[in-house]
Amino acid sequence: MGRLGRAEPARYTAVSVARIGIVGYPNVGKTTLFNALTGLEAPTAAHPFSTTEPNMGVANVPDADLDEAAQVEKSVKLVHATLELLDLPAMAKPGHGGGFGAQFLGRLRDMETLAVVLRSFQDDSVPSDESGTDPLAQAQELLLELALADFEVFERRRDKIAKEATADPGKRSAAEAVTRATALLEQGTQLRAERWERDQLSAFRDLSPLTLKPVIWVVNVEEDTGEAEGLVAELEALVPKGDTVVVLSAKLEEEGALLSPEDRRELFEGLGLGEGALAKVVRAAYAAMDLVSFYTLGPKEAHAWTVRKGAKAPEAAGKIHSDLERGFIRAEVAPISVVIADGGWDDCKKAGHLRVEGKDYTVAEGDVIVVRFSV
Ligand SMILES: Nc1nc2c(ncn2[C@@H]2O[C@H](COP(=O)(O)OP(=O)(O)OP(=O)(O)O)[C@@H](O)[C@H]2O)c(=O)[nH]1
Ligand SMILES: [Mg+2]
Repeated sequence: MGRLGRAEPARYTAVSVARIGIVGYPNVGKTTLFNALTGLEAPTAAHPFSTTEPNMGVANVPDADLDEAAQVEKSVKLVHATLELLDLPAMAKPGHGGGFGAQFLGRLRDMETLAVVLRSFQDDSVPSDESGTDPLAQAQELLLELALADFEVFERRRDKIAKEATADPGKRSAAEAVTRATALLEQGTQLRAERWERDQLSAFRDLSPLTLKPVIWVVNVEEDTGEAEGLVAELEALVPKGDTVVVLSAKLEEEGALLSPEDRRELFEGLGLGEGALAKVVRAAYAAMDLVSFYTLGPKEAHAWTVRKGAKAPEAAGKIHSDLERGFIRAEVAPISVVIADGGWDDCKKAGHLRVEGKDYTVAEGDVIVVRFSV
């Protein structure tokens, strides 16, 4: 009991675990995408609703700078930043068993970002009755269903908070925000498509609205031949601004994930697909969640760490070890591109390219950091 009993303020370090939920209709390739991103081998099947319990895993954040810095430093160990992924059971289409169960919705609300898989591939051996193969139609239906799911909780809250606000003027602006949101949701509008003030957002917070979560739309094609470009434009016009659309073949990416990096590169470059599409998905998720990477480099280990944009140096230090946050004195900082160009940290230091930063320093994407501390 010891720790929790101490009179220390609760620290929500769990917030650093960014969770992406993979969702979509049955048989669209959700688990296949999950396998591709995690390198795991969760069972996939040609029948709908094959995933009944969520699969959990982590995706490495591809990072060419880190790879290069590790070479320059001759680091023995290389640790990429990771994102936590959840492959969720399929959503049922309206009229196909209908609506979302409470358990499914609860899981969805726990996610920070959604990766929605839309089926475009045609394959007679994989039935598509539960999804269709028109990504636009699926996106349209899903947008509506998500809005409806939010509408139901907002409507209940609206009635309650409206009553409370008549007695308590302090609740009036929250009541107005919830009322406006409810009306928008009723029309099928995604809440993230609107501008909200900070205090309005905090009036929504405990409702964990699904339509406020950033979405990455993944169009699963048989083979990415570039033909889907028109489709991407149409999808982008349909979904709220800020959502990302990525086209890929989950099956191909899944096969690629099982290969060595060299063989994978050969496979994708042979098909004109560059590095493959997974990096795009992960980067989009990173951007959607306002995450930045910073690094610690040395002969033992080259390590990428993740913090929220805006995090100060001591908070970043705390990711490495809580002692570094508690005893933080200052940080030596240089951009990883500079460290690489200088041929490593020591040479970067000799060249006078390090900066010394204090407690108020806001960590920038790509910072290499050495923390000076005393405990
Ligand atoms: N031809 C083809 N088949 C694919 C593709 N992506 C996935 N599949 C196949 O489609 C079937 C369903 O894939 P899953 O990844 O299990 O689909 P899911 O969305 O997780 O399905 P549920 O969990 O049942 O909802 C499997 O047999 C996959 O191998 C693709 O791009 N092309
Ligand atoms: Mg599945």
